[in-house]
Amino acid sequence: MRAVQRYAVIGLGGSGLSAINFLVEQGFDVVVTDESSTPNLACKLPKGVQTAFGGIDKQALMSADRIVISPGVNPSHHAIQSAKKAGIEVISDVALFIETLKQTDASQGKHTPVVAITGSNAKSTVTTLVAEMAKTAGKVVGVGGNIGTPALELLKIDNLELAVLELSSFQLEHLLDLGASVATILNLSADHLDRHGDMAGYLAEKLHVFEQAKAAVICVDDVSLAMACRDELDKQDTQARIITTSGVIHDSQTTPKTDFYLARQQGVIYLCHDNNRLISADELQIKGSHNLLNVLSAFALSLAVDIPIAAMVDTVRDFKGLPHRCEYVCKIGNKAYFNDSKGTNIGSTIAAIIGLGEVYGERSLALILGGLAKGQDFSEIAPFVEQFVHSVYLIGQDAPSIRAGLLSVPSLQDRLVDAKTLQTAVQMASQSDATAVLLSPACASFDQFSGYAQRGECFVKLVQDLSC
Ligand code: UMA
Ligand code: ADP
Repeated sequence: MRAVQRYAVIGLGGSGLSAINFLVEQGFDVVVTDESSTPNLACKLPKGVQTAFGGIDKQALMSADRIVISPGVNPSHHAIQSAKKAGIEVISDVALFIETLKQTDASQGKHTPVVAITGSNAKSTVTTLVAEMAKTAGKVVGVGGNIGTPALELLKIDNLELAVLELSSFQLEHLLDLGASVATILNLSADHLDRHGDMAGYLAEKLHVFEQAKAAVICVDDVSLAMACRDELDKQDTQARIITTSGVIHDSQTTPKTDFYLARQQGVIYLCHDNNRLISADELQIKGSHNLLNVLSAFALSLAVDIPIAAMVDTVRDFKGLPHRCEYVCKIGNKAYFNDSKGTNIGSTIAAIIGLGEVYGERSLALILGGLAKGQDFSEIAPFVEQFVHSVYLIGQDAPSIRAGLLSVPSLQDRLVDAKTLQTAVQMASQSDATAVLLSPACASFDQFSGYAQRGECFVKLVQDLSC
């Protein structure tokens, strides 16, 4: 096999630029190609990089020994398929990071543990929690991947002692043996089906997280996901240590069967490990049953990389949650407002509806829903809407298909309002009889916003303007 001298990078976003900077520093020839004819980051390219913009350029790909593909780029593109057929290896920036980390570790006679976290929801929350726990324990931690900082940036951290990676299905699609110290698929619900075709295709990409893993955290509550994880680990034949979690609350009559679990004693819910109560749910600042499971997941992952239990517990006691995730905004009149703009798929929005529905009661919520639906089937959300939602305000491009999905429960007809824009939705929801207004769109935002953060900020501003 000839030595790699020339790389092609597809996509000049954050991860593409980070890969290019890394490769140029290593002395490789680099060409970058992008569908946009004017990628925003073109002005940041280092000297000497060739460009082919305005389409994914087949010639640029064919001229390379190896290709780094950005996560947002769909590999079914004909030019990428041709390059693959010609035997040119296509990898993600995360694969390049792992490969380099292993090489550096080998040359320095050390081992830097990697925590690899994927799932349809809760990735950023759990990734942040694990990283904070490690920091509390005094470790030098790097946090990267889908959470925002491209993985290769972690190589710049001096004396890195732990890498915590949030990995999307897109990033897992082009990995080389990951070999994580501990890996997990936190949960699985429909997302990115427009890219992966169906749930089987989506799960197949997620399962790559277990490649050569030394340990795995498995939540037993979703039986079919847990089984798929175990089957994949069996296939890997790495004798990975398995740590189990469950978000089911046990009372004195039932015996927990998982390593980490929830137990109710004298009316108080405790987060437990083996036979020890670690902390009560009341002491946590993040609320909702989904967040209790998130904390258990973070405990289990941290245990696998030897973070002391005391550091874990101190961290979760202080953790206030991340912005745009079921974040309380304010109360105006009798109505509370919540920004869950990061609720970008059905699974996360169901968690938000149940979480707030349990607090505010049946038919209590004004729900703002819509944007780009990514091929999801909205009939799945309809029973939860029927139980907890007073009125739904539909916004964005895919409002018609979302309406059609919700009408699998015909009685919802009278509760659906076509608001079209976020501004109209907030205005109308503020005048409704609901007790809480929840922006949890279950959709991507790119039809009307630059991303979930801008959508959430816009919501907060519109809500604040209501009180003026
Ligand atoms: N581009 C093409 N063709 C395409 C798609 C994109 O040429 O088909 C070009 C665009 O013109 C643009 C560049 O590629 O110039 C953008 O690349 P990108 O979409 O891969 O985005 P990055 O800026 O590199 O950000 C990526 C992740 N984006 C996606 O997966 C879509 C970021 O996750 C991640 O934080 C970042 O790498 C650092 O690792 C964001 C995301 O939306 C948050 N993730 C999805 C999610 O969470 O649901 C998976
Ligand atoms: P991700 O990085 O996977 O998108 P986040 O932590 O950013 O995950 O949360 C995304 C959305 O999922 C938010 O709306 C949040 O309230 C919701 N969420 C958090 N934990 C869970 C969970 N365990 N199950 C379902 N939804 C969740």
